[in-house]
Amino acid sequence: MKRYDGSETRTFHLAIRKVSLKQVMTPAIRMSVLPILVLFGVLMTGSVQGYVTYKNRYYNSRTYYISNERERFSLTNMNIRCKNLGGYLAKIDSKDEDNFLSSFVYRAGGKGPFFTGITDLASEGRFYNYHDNTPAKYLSWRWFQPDNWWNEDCVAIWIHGLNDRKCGIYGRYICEVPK
Ligand SMILES: [Ca+2]
Ligand SMILES: [Ca+2]
Repeated sequence: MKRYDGSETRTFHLAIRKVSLKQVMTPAIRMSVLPILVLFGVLMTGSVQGYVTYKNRYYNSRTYYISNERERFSLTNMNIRCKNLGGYLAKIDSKDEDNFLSSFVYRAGGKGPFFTGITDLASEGRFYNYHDNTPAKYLSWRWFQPDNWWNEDCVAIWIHGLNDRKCGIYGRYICEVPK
């Protein structure tokens, strides 16, 4: 009696595979799959893992990245992460940039706060950009902010304006890359 060694089954599966591939990948389908793959590739090159990315052509062609995960915020650590992307923790230099960033964080969705690189850590009430120590140019504070409530020294984008928050709380951060 012939012992079954499974070879027949393997051949059978291979044959099915060949036929089904041939049937599925007709030239017509290949022609329609290719553009989809190309399009997907283009979209993927525009995103960076871990961030919501937005290129703002209207504001000096800068690219902004909002981190996806809420983490304990640290000016030093998050600025290093931004440096690795080729930039720094976001500055806000004008009303235009402020409007843009506010709408960007809403579009990014999810929970904040959304930290910038603006801080008064070195001297209470004197707000400056962490990465280059220049004075903060444009500060659209929310009503009754900044209040330095229990010693808040890091600035986050909030609904209808900026708010000073405690530096070590959980939040997301915005990187700005000048390209
Ligand atoms: Ca403060
Ligand atoms: Ca505050």
